[in-house]
Amino acid sequence: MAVHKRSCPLCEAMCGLLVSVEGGRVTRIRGNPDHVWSRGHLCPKGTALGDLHHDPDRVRVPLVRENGGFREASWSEAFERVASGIGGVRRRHGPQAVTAYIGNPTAHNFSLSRYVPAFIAMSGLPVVYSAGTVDQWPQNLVAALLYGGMWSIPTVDLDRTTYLLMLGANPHASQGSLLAAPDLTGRLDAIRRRGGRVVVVDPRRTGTCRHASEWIPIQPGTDAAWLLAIARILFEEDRVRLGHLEGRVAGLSEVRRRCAPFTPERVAGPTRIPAETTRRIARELSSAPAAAVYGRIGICTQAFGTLASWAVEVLNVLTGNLDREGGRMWSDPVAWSLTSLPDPAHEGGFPLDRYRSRVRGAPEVLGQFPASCLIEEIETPGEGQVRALIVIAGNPAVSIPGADRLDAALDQLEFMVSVDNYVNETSHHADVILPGLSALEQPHYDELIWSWAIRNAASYSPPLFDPGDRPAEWEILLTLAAICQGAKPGDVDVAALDQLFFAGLVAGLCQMPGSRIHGRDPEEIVARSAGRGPERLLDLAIRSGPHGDLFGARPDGLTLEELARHPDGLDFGALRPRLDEVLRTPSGRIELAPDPILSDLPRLEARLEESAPPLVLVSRRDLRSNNSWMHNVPRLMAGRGRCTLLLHPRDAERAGVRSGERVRVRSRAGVVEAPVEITEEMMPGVACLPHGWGHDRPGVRLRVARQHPGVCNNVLAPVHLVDRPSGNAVVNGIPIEIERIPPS
Ligand SMILES: Nc1nc2c(c(=O)[nH]1)N[C@H]1C(S)=C(S)[C@@H](COP(=O)(O)OP(=O)(O)OC[C@H]3O[C@@H](n4cnc5c(=O)[nH]c(N)nc54)[C@H](O)[C@@H]3O)O[C@H]1N2
Ligand SMILES: Nc1nc2c(c(=O)[nH]1)N[C@H]1C(S)=C(S)[C@@H](COP(=O)(O)OP(=O)(O)OC[C@H]3O[C@@H](n4cnc5c(=O)[nH]c(N)nc54)[C@H](O)[C@@H]3O)O[C@H]1N2
Ligand code: SF4
Ligand SMILES: [Mo]
Repeated sequence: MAVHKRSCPLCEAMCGLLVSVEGGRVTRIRGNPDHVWSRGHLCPKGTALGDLHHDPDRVRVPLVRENGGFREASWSEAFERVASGIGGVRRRHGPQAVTAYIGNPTAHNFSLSRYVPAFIAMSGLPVVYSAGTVDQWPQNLVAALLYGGMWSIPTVDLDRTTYLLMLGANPHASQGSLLAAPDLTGRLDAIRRRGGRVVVVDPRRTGTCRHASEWIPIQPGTDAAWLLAIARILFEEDRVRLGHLEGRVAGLSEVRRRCAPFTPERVAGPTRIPAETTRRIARELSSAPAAAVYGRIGICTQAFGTLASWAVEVLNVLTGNLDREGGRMWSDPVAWSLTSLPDPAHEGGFPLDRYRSRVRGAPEVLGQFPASCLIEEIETPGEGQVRALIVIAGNPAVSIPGADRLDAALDQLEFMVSVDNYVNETSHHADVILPGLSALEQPHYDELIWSWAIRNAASYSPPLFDPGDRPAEWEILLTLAAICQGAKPGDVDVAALDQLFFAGLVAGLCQMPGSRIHGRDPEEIVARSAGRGPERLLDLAIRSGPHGDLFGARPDGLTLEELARHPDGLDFGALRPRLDEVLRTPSGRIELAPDPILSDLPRLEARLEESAPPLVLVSRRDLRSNNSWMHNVPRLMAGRGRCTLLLHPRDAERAGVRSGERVRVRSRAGVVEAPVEITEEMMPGVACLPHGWGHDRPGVRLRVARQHPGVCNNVLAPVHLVDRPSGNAVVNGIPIEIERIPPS
């Protein structure tokens, strides 16, 4: 038996694992107690990496559509099919008839995180859609406008804070998001043990609340109003202390003026948070030695996602807690991420609404339309109609609003290809499925996630199983990019394209003021770089990073080769202030009051005058799921069904329904049926369904998941409902009605 050390790629906790292998099979997975970053932490998903690798339903060879089903094909045949499919659509309808949807595993996969950007740049596709607009787009927009970088989202200095105000996040299940920290709930306990406080604001008393000092229930979609009331109190009670940010913030008086209408008394009704609680939290927050306000998906995927995300940053600035120990800080990754490179196109800021979507007229935001636009762009005839779709590691037929409509629309496409490891709700519509490698067949180093790590550390994992001659996903993507440009698959020279991408990046870095290899000879850097693909990029990012060897200029500095000699990882210490390095706004100051955000305030004020619907729906995650795609692992599916509608006893009584009975859940977008679980963990007037379910559609080849199909909550999310400034989907706070289904 051999025990391999590697990092888990499944979530932001990036746990170090001990993987036992016997006779080519994974027999056991434990946390690695010696790992410098995670110290033995792991969750049930991490123990399932072997099950994913050995899953008989996992696709290992390309599949091509034939007679309504799939048959296995060689890679060259599969790429030929893609070339004739995409080429045909381009010839018949023009380049704008081809588009792509990029899914969440892109952020976690060794190849994809580095080569999806290359694919987008090299394919020449005019528009791509992504899971980003069903997720964190408001935070991208806020970071772009306030700090000058769409990925310059600060993390939480969790181990040194004394006060954490957390909204719309449930790390008990998610293990942290845009906040990378192993054993996050243990770290919340530690805050309380050191005499600090953790306050959770959520319509549901989640598992995280067991690790908090206090739970404050809030009416979904009203966080922005509540946070602005806190800001107002800070101004009114003379509690604004910019501290070290003094002189670096623009727009302060504008913020003061614009939060004036949000008195704690006025927001008390809509938020359902008493004014005295709001006042107390404002005072606690401003008097804590080091505090952090942090919000995640619950404040993004809601009607006021941008305003709420903005108000979070406003409070961190007003209390002087941005870029300060124990507050919100920017990590300084050992290997920088492609997303952190300054984009010369944005030196003058981020212009918005540069073009609009064809059917809905949705403005682009940071280069994207709302993911749900894809549905109508496929459905609606006319010049520019989408006829070919490339899906990369995404399952939009489950994960975007109007999932059922997309499910139907995908059949209208003339051609579709999925880069995916499963025949699932989305990929079963494809003409060709190109499978990636399993997590254990490829190296791993998180490209993006270290940007939100609570310490500056690093951990590299070599591949554990040999993939044989199957291509890695970066090779698949470069081939697809060339095919999109009209290349014949047989003529595609992946190594040459990779060289082009790499050399271009190196040349850019050598010219970029602020880069650690600024002024160096690009040819020398390329010549000194070994390997290819994502490893070579990783080596470049490490060597030109804060601890790197700078290609000889700092001889005892770090390289990938050196990092690989430390299978328990390397730790470079706690976070340090970085505002000067990160801030890239044209004014050189934190732009606290950008127009595109403030112009949405009248809509929020109007919301204060509306009464809440009797019952609204929110989403949830649970520890043993990973969005839509880990329900095929038997060990994660044991126990009772998890796709239930959580209801407060009062709402259950009103509907005349008992626990375990089934209800019809209806919104203006659609209807689903689900069993009810009655629980006081919901606040009255709010119901909750998990996201990522609904595996019983015809064509889905997930034997285990099909036995526990659940229902897709995005059938209930109205397609056109978006947060206005960012275009992000609204999947929380949806008005619903429920009706008991009599047992038959
Ligand atoms: N109602 C509601 N909707 C939501 C959310 C919610 O909370 N509520 N959450 C939103 C959020 S935060 C997100 S991120 C999105 C997710 O939306 P998506 O990214 O569209 O969906 P996933 O379920 O993450 O699908 C991942 C797909 O990638 C495949 N896959 C897994 N690993 C790999 C790999 O290594 N390589 C390749 N090529 N494929 C792989 C899986 O088989 C699956 O098909 O959903 C969003 N939708
Ligand atoms: N086990 C597991 N881990 C995951 C995932 C998974 O599917 N399973 N998905 C990963 C992904 S892609 C992401 S983006 C992250 C997300 O990570 P988190 O943001 O921590 O996600 P959730 O666990 O969905 O927690 C969101 C919380 O928001 C609350 N909420 C809903 N509406 C509102 C509102 O209007 N206001 C407030 N204040 N709260 C509201 C919900 O009740 C819920 O408790 O998790 C990642 N980690
Ligand atoms: S917490 Fe995240 S990184 Fe750690 S084992 Fe679980 S899924 Fe993997
Ligand atoms: Mo996400």
